Parts: sequence; structure tokens; C-alpha cells
Amino acid sequence: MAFNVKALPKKNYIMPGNAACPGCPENIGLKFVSMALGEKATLVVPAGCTSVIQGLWPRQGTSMPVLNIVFAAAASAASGLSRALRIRGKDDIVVVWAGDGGTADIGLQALSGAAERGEDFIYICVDNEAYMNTGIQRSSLTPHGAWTTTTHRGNPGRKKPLPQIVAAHRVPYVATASIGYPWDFISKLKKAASIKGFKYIHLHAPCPVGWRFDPGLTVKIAQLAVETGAWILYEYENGKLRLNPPSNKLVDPSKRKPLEEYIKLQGRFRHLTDKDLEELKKEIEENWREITAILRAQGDL
Ligand SMILES: Cc1ncc(C[n+]2csc(CCOP(=O)(O)OP(=O)(O)O)c2C)c(N)n1
Ligand code: SF4
Repeated sequence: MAFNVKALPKKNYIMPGNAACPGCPENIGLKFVSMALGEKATLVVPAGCTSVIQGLWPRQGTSMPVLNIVFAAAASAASGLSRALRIRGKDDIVVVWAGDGGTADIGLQALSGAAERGEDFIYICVDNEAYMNTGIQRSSLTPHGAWTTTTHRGNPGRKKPLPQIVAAHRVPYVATASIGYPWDFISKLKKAASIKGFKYIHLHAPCPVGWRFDPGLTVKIAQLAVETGAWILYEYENGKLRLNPPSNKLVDPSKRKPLEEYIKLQGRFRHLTDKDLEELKKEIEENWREITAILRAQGDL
């Protein structure tokens, strides 16, 4: 959705001096949420880094209203909040802001229920690919081979295809996004806000602490994930899939940067064996194959 950059709110909704680590992707992403939705957004935040950085009075670091809630209940609380606001005639936008652990593991049941009921809110999974707030434990969104404190030799599993799982609920809007592509994320937020019903945005959010990289590299690593094809930017609108720039130019693998450029900057992949690297590449190719098969079936490729 096109938007006028000059018309974005000038107000700073994310306060300086909050408790985030330097280079925190959750803070960066939340700033974009506030730029896209401004006064209209009410956040529902389950346990995780953001609940500690932004949600806990008196240290709250955002001027957006925040409802802190237990892990399993984020999507249920957002359902109730959104319904109550509508009954009162208010058009505030309820936004769940939950980590990958809080979404793909502990909050999945409530998320699925809200999606299936067609509740009217935006669910954002801020995916830093591990349970960061409690010390970098593996989640079901940790990629293959990544070190975490519970996978010392590298994650033997692979990343759960959560956006596809949510899309299978036939909700009106599902998108992937990245903190390295703010215009794409902001326009997806604005589009989601204009649609009635359940909207899901899966935000890729590289974490310097858990991924072991220099905090000055957060945005670069987010961009490399997309440029190497490890993270694909797309959206489903009423069931129709579309690739978004720059991923729409990367269907041909020869157009992508080598995966090694993304991997080599991260300490969590330092121990990676050639076999692990091949496995990771295989997984990424499978993701692309699935996406391109859908585009072909739609007649768009
Ligand atoms: C039911 C329950 N289990 C465990 C915890 C402890 N806990 C608090 S934050 C957290 C990690 C959250 O990870 P994630 O959702 O990925 O968000 P992140 O910290 O990475 O932002 C855990 C396990 C909890 N608060 N509630
Ligand atoms: S651990 Fe990562 S996600 Fe959590 S506050 Fe620090 S930089 Fe942000």
C-alpha cells in the first residue's frame, strides 16, 4: 500500500533510555508499528523481551497503550479487547506483539482460535528465532543448525512454516516482513489496518545478543537474510500470494547473494559443518519451491 512518508507521525512513541539492548530489533520494529499506526494502536504484549523493555510500569518505554498478558492468552485477550472497543464504537487497532516462542509455541492455540473465528486485530510475530528474554533457548522458529543455549551443537530441527500455517486458516491477510525493510513493513501494517478481520504479519528480527553479532549490524543482517533468500518477503491477500520487493527479483537462485554472506556474520552459526550448511540451503530451497509452486498454480509465474 503506497503511503506518504511526510504524513507519517513525527511523534516519538518509543522513548530513549528504555531497557533494550543496543541494536535491539524489537525496539526497531515497534518504532515502525508506531509510525504506521500512531495513536490508533493498542498493544497486547505477552512475556518476552518487549514485555520487559516496554510493558512493565514504571519502566514503560512506549507511549502506546500496552496490555501485558500471559503467554497463552495474547490472542484471546486481543479478541476480547477488540470486541469491547467495537461495542463502544471505537476504531482503535488492537495489535498483538509477541515473540517467536510466544507465537509459534506457547501462544499457537489462542492464535489459531482467533484466526479461525475471524477476530478483528493484527497479530505480529516478532521473530528473533529463539526465546531471548530467558537466555536464548531454542524455539520452533529457530533455523536448522543454529546454536542456542539448548542446542549447543546446533539446532537439529528446522523452522516451522508459521506464516503458511496461519494462511491455511484462510484469513484475509498474512504477510512476512523484516526490520531491514521499513517501507515494506509500514505499508503492510497500513494495509492490515485497513482490512477487517484477522491479520497476521511475521516480522524477521535479528537479535545481536542471541545471534552473536555486533549490535551495529542488526539492519544489515536483516537485509542479508532477504538478499540471500533465507527470508522471503511475501503477502497473501484474500488467499492470493504475491512476492514483494526485493524477493520478487530473487526467484532465480543465481540472483541471490551466497547464503554464506549472511551466515558468516553470526556467531550462532560459527560451528556449522558443511553438512549442516547443505541442510540449511536445502531447507531454504524447499521454502522457495513451495512459494513458487503456489505462484505457478495461480498463473503468476
Ligand atoms: C507459560 C510461561 N512459560 C515460560 C515463561 C518464561 N518466559 C518469559 S519470557 C520467555 C521467552 C520469550 O521468548 P519469545 O516469545 O521468543 O520472545 P523474546 O524474548 O525472544 O522477545 C519465557 C520462556 C513464562 N513467562 N510463561
Ligand atoms: S536479547 Fe535481543 S531481542 Fe531481547 S532486548 Fe536484547 S537485543 Fe532485543
